[in-house]
Amino acid sequence: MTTVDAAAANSDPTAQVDALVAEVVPGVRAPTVRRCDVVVVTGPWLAGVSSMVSVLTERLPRRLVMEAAELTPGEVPLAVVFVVSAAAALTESDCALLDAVAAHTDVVIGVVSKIDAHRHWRQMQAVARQTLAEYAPRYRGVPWVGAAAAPQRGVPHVDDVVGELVDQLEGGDSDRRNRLRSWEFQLRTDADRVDHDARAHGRRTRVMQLQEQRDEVVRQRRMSKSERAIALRSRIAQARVQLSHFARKRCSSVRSELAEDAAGMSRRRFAEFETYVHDRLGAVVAEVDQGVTDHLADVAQELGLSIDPGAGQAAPSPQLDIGRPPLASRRLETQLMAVLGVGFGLGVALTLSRIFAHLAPELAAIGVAGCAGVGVAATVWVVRIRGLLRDRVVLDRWVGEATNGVRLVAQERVGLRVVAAESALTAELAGRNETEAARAASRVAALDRELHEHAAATARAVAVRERQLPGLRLALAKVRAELGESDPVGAAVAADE
Ligand SMILES: Nc1nc2c(ncn2[C@@H]2O[C@H](COP(=O)(O)OP(=O)(O)O)[C@@H](O)[C@H]2O)c(=O)[nH]1
Ligand SMILES: [Mg+2]
Repeated sequence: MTTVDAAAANSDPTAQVDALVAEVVPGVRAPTVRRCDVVVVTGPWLAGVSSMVSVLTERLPRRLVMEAAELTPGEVPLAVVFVVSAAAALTESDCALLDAVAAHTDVVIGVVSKIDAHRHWRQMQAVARQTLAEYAPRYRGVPWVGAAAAPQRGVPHVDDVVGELVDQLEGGDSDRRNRLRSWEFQLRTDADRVDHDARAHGRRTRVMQLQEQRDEVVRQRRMSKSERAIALRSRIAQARVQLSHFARKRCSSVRSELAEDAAGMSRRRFAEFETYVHDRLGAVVAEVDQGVTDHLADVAQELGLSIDPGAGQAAPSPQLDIGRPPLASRRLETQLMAVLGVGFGLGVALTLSRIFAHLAPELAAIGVAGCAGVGVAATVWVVRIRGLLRDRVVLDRWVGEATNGVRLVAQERVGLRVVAAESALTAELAGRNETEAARAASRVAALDRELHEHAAATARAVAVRERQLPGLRLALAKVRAELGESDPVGAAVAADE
């Protein structure tokens, strides 16, 4: 520092205060506000602020007087005139208003206005003084005066305000006090911020939220995986039971229908019946196949999967080989039947001829011929009926065997298709599980990243606090001591140092 600078510093109270703080804690951030040569008037709504501004402007032509709102951000006044009405008691929110305007200004003058209209203004002033002092210790020394800037009658009375302002601004060490106050505010704000950052209340809530989200993602993932596997297993088992029951039922109902048909079949329609049986059994197999397709599609949909419901049907329907009814191979039996039939016919013919011989001997020749004819007819009839009945039995047996075969085929088909569907669904489920696992993992990773960032930020903030807070507190204690205020926290820190 040159001699000229040193001299300037000695004479400039602001520089003196800055040097004082720098001496206690070098490198601490100085207040950046711009001190304007302005007196600011503030106060609650309708307290008489505007009236006070206009009167003071007249009475103090060498000073700029304005309302707080007219200052631009970053500008701070030389002095603050706090106007409260004698008509209303001072409230805490009014005090907060003053606090905002006078954060960097130590020169504060309390004014109770409208004293011309309120005779008990002194009581209101005492109350205002007490309320403000209780609001913050710094306001304990604020001088209070009464004024009437716009009285209903007579001339304005603001002499005490003007006198107090002149005293404070010209007589005292207002520049020094204002700078100290500015420092006090700045140091307090910085200390609070550094401490607040390190305590990180907001961050702690967020970290808790993140941890809860993370746990939830992991839990959901585990649950949905096992739940889906269990659901798939049980639905497939159900499908297997239901579908083979369906196949069995279809076959047995077709079998009883066909048996009924066979029982009333005439020999002429045998060939037709054979084709009919083929068609019916083919239709049953197709029906069962369709049932399986539909059922498996339902299962897939229920599980939220999308296998091709026709999967497994791609295998062509099995060729039904139910053979033909063994109607032809009956030579021996026919021979036997012919012999028996002939015997029976002969018996009938002989019996009839005996009867006719007794009844009308003269018609013996015709009787013999007739009896022979009846005997032959009886023989033919017996042989035919016996043949038809036997064929029906054969047909019925054939139908039974054919439906049995078809039942086995249908059941086997159900089994194969369910197995195929199960493996397709399981594969798809595994794929889906994998996709979900990947998604969950990336979500968890993102949460972990954020958690890590928070942890790092908290650690940084704690380090900043450890580095900066003692110095800030020390400087604050010094500034407060200069302002004549006690500072328990700062004093303790200062004692420790
Ligand atoms: N009787 C009386 N009325 C006043 C006085 N000062 C202001 N008023 C009245 O109080 C009301 C509000 O005044 P104003 O200066 O606009 O207050 P502001 O809202 O705080 O700016 C107006 O009706 C003024 O006439 C005063 O000293 N005596
Ligand atoms: Mg106004």
